[in-house]
Amino acid sequence: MRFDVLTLFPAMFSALTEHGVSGRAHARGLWSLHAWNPRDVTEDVHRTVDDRPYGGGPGMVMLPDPLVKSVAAAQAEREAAGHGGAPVILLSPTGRRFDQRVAAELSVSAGAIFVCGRYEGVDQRFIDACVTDEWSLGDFVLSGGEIGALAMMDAAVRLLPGALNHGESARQDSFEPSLSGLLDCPHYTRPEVYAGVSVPEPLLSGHHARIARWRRDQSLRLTLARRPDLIEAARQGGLLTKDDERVLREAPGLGEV
Ligand code: 9WO
Repeated sequence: MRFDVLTLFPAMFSALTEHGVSGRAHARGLWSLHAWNPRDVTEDVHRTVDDRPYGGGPGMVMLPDPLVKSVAAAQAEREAAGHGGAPVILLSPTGRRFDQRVAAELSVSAGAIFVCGRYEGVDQRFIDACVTDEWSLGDFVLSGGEIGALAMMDAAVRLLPGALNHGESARQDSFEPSLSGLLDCPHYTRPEVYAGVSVPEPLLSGHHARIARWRRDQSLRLTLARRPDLIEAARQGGLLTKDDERVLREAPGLGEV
């Protein structure tokens, strides 16, 4: 898998290539990252990548031409490397909401070209001409698209075959929200009593069925309290058993765990 990123701050991407699960997968050759700095394709003495907005107002807007040229360069290199036809993704609060389903689809693709805007935004003519998909992490504003691109790539890369070690991949099934449809249960490790608080008894019982039931109950109660929309979706998707429904009926009210 190959990712190309248009960014004024290429150093930010070492967060992914040099650390943790994504760093190890990168070292194993499971994915690669190629950064393109729009400043590098400018030809004026100031290497200008932004200008004042037509119509007035605060801040600056990214010029279309350095972005168009950078996308073209990335696409040409991808074609030559056999990774052509990738989507050109803009990270923006106006995009569709990114989720685990999109991450899973991205992880089985050849990759993507991410466009990371800065300043007040990007000239709309670049978006209309080059961008194929717009994704948002949520309803908030960042100072640039880089952290959004990092989040999307991290979510996809950890799903690549061979990215997780055996102990870690077991966890994937229970965590993957698109599979279970529920929030994760609480976790405990040593010591058995910490600050006077004991690990819940079922986890110490050694009975696999009891442990699984306790974890399922915790997930159901937490999901009902924090994300009742996910409970309704799981119900509609036929993912809840009679036992699950009983736990939900006996659970504390909305907002409580
Ligand atoms: C910012 C913005 C604010 C309100 C409505 C629409 C908007 N679009 C953008 C935008 O595209 N901004 C560019 C990228 C340039 C400024 C920094 N950018 C950005 C991306 N800020 N916040 C995001 C972002 C990305 C993904 N998920 C949440 C926010």
